[in-house]
Amino acid sequence: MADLSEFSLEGKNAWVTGASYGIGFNIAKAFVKAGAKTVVFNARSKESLQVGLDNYKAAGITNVKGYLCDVTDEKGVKELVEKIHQEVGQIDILVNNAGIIKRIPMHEMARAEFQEVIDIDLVAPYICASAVLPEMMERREGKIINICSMMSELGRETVSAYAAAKGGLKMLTRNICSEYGEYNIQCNAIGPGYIATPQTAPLRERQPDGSRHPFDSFICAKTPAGRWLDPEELGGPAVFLASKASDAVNGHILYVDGGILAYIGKQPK
Ligand code: NAP
Ligand code: GCO
Repeated sequence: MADLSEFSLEGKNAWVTGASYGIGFNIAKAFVKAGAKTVVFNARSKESLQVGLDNYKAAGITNVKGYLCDVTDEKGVKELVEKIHQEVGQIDILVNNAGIIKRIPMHEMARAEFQEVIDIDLVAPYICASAVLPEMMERREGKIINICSMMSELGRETVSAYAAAKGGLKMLTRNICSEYGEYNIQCNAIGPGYIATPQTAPLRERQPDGSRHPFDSFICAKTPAGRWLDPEELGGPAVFLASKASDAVNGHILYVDGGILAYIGKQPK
């Protein structure tokens, strides 16, 4: 019988990037419930930072610190990590959550648009992980969790840059595992399925005639439970990968997709 205390994050500091709302916010909330000492989040705008601070306050979370930082800004990230070390302490857990998607047919996508997705969804996790690794290596302990996607395994129309980034993030996860496992640092990923957050809101919008968005119906047919997942449902898997309970798990992509990857899809009526 596993000792449940191994799932505790008691005394741990966690930095969840881009966690003002959505999946990151719910992961940070779950970390607090699991006993984290302090959760840190960053936002790339004052507006988003304030939204985050308001959301944590509304959730009754006081052991949280928010900072203004764009995860693609290498100098800014290094300065942020120094500031966290000074104001909060060691970073025990990093969650590379910040991410964007652009849904544009590839042949119509400008290079700058493609590059922006790659920079935020793939280069930034490298920047943030590289910034926290030296201190984790010194302490010979650390947890890095990258937020991958169904598009780490599957493609679909209009998301070429996103799929390329998330596919790359899967391999970056495995390479950090390979390169830093000897320092007792575990790097794993969560691959969420289709989660009801602002990022997927356009795919769930009611049509002008009041009918469901075709993609909404499509995803529910592709998910065994026949529903979109709630961002809160990522909290438990994230706590597991952030805790001692997963010390022997490394380089793993934990798909929290309700079974999408296992299912051919419901036959249309
Ligand atoms: P979301 O609602 O769009 O939230 C993304 C967050 O990342 C926002 O707070 C955003 O800040 C922040 N962000 C974006 N670029 C940033 C940057 N350069 N620097 C700092 N923060 C930045 O997305 P979500 O649905 O919660 O998704 C979170 C992560 O899960 C993403 O990596 C996404 O690819 C991944 N994911 C989502 C789903 C899903 O179905 N929702 C499924 C699989 C994977 P702003 O407010 O400034 O935009
Ligand atoms: C899309 C969606 C997906 C989800 C997620 C699936 O347009 O297909 O936005 O990409 O965000 O990544 O796991």
